[in-house]
Order: sequence, then structure tokens, then C-alpha cells
Amino acid sequence: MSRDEKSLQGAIQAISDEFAIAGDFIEGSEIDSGHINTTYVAVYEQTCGTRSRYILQRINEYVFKDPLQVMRNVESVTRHINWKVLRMKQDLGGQTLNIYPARGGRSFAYGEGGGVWRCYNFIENCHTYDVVENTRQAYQAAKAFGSFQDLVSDMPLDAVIETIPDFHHTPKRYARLMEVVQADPKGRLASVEAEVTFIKEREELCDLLVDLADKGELPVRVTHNDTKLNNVMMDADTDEAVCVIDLDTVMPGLSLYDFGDLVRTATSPAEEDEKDLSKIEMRMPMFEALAEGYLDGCDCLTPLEIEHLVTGGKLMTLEVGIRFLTDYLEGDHYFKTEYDDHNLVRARSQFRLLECIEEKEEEMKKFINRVAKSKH
Ligand code: ADP
Ligand code: GN1
Ligand code: MG
Repeated sequence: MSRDEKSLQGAIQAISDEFAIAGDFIEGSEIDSGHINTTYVAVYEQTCGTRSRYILQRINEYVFKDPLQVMRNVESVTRHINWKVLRMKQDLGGQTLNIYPARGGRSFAYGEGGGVWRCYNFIENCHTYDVVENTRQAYQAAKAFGSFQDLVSDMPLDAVIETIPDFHHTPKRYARLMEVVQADPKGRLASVEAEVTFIKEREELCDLLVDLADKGELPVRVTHNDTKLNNVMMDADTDEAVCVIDLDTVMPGLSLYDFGDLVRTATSPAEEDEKDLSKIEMRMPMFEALAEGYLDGCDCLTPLEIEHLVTGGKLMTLEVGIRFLTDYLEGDHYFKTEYDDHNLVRARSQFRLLECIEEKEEEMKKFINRVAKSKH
């Protein structure tokens, strides 16, 4: 075992031993599919020989300024939805995200090197996808997030606080990008002028949903706010959606952000960081499966929300592109990156996807009209 590997094993054991896990630590590993938190899996063996896996996560404090509030939100949400999943929505797969207590009964522990850590049960016999392979996966993922919306629809807005203020306030995201463009702190602006022009041409889109929400025409609900495809665990044998994860951004928001991020992450056959833009596509069959799944999972949407489902897809793709580009210009402090231009590559792929969505917008809207009529 290399020195790095030994120290990783030691770090995983040290933090997992802070939690109420039975048995002996066997081994650990890191999961790197998320862009935000540090996520480990730890395997423990009980005296009877049974092995169980656990998730250990360090909440990213650069992103979440108040990690303990994140934990309070996650506690409220899991308390609110888990009994319903087990009692009424077993068809969702039956596995729920549960917090393991730490020493002293708290829901978190401080790591040796600092930081707030938590422990979850490992959702078994499942995996996540970064790219959707077929319409069944698209339907299942969207149905799970639609059902999630349904499950939290009776939660009062003040049961969760904003863990990241103005997370999906797209006009503020736009304004922040323009400030960073002015300041150009890392001298990277020259390489992104075409992208900045692309965004400026779409400034009106940034305001659209926030304006409708401000006027009271779109309901502010408790929403997930980070519904990318790899935030839902799918059964490894059947591709059935089993459990929605990554609850750190569950807070007041718009359902259209949730549907929109599914469109962003589950319609293209290419990865989010695809460099070859010709591989990016908005596949209508995937979009159709997403719309069917989301509307099957959630029946609380108003006619105006349904009318703007496609806007949600366009907006989230633009907004996440703006966020990647802002992070690139600021020096890559927010999203985890693997190489120098990673955030720029991600931003460019979002803008290409947005163009693809714009090309098919009318067709997408027609489908939504049809499917909404058939469900009422
Ligand atoms: P991030 O905020 O960094 O995206 P996530 O909570 O989404 O963190 O976790 C990152 C990845 O870890 C997920 O995409 C999933 O593959 C895996 N993961 C997270 N929680 C669990 C769990 N309870 N069981 C199994 N895998 C999990
Ligand atoms: C982050 O945490 P993760 O990887 O599931 C980000 C989302 C972005 C997404 C882009 C808290 O999601 O908002 O849309 O990356 N999460 C946070 O891939 O900022
Ligand atoms: Mg995630």
C-alpha cells in the first residue's frame, strides 16, 4: 500500500469511527462523482461476519457557509419524507437516506483536520449515471425527482432555510459574472469573449422565472435545487430509481429549476465536460421521458409551471454555464476541477446544449402541451 493510500485509509477510519457504526473498519475509498463535497465509502465488518457500507461526507464549507444549518435542513427533510417513502411510496424503491448519529448523539462530527462530517447509510445495489443511456433511466430519474417534489409539497417553506442564499437567482448570477468580467482577476477574460457575448444575448431569459415568482404567478415551493442525474441512485439490476440523494440544497425554490436541471443533465449523450461540442445533443426521446416521468411523479404543478417546463431547461443550462464560467474567471474556487480549463470546458458544453435546446424549443413545448392534456 502506498503512503498516500495508507493515509487515505487512516483518514477514512478516523472519521468513520466518530459515528455509531457497529463492527471493525475494513477499508475505505473515495467517490469523486460530485463536484462539491468530499465523499468516502467505509466498509465495516460485524462479529457475525456481515459487512456493511457507509457514506462519510465532509460538507464543503466554501460552498455552504453554515454546515450545521445544512445538517438541520437535511434532518428536517429526511424526517419529513422518510416515513412517507416507507409507508406510502414503496414503489420508489424503499431505501431512504438516513443520518447515523455521531458520538454524543449529534448528527455530525468534526474531523481531525477540521470540517463538519456526516454519515449516511450506503444505498445498496445501486449506482448513479453521469449520462443517461436510455429512456427508461430518464423516465425513472425524473419520476423520482417529481415524487420528491410531491413528498415535500406539504412542508412549510420555513422548515428549511436557504443554505446558499440566492442559489438560483439567475439575474444575480448574471450580475456577478459581469462584475468578474470587469475585474478579470486571473487574466482569463481574453479566451472567453465569445461566451460572454453569448450570455449577454440571453440576459432576458435570466429574469424570466424570477420575475414570475416575484409577481406571485409561480409558486415558491420547497424544492431539491440540485436535480442532476447523478443525484438519484438507480437500481443496478433494474434501473429503477431508488433514492434521491444530495439534499444539501433543499430549500425554497421553483419546481422549474428541478425539472430544468434534469433537462440539462439527462438529455445529451455527452458528459457535462465534453470537449467535442459536436457530440452534444438534446435528444427528444429523453426529453419526452423526462416530462412523462416528472409529471407522473408530481401532480401538484400549476398550469403556468407546466407551460414553463421548457423555460426551466433553458434557464438551468444557461445558469449553470454562467456559474462554471464565473468560477473559471475567478480561479476555480467553487467546483472541483481536474485540469486548468475544466470549468471553461464545462461552460462551453452548457452553451452548446442551450443552442440545441433552443433549436428544438417549439417541438419540446408541443410535447409538453400534449402530455399535460393527456394527464388531466
Ligand atoms: P456532492 O454534493 O459532492 O455532489 P453527493 O451527495 O451528490 O455530493 O455525493 C456524491 C456521490 O456519492 C453521488 O453522486 C453518489 O454516487 C455517491 N453517494 C452519495 N450518497 C450516497 C449514498 N447514501 N449511498 C451510495 N452512494 C452515495
Ligand atoms: C454541483 O454537488 P453536485 O455535483 O451534485 C452544484 C450544482 C451544479 C452542478 C453542476 C451545491 O452539483 O448546483 O448544477 O454541480 N451543487 C452546488 O454539475 O453548487
Ligand atoms: Mg451530487
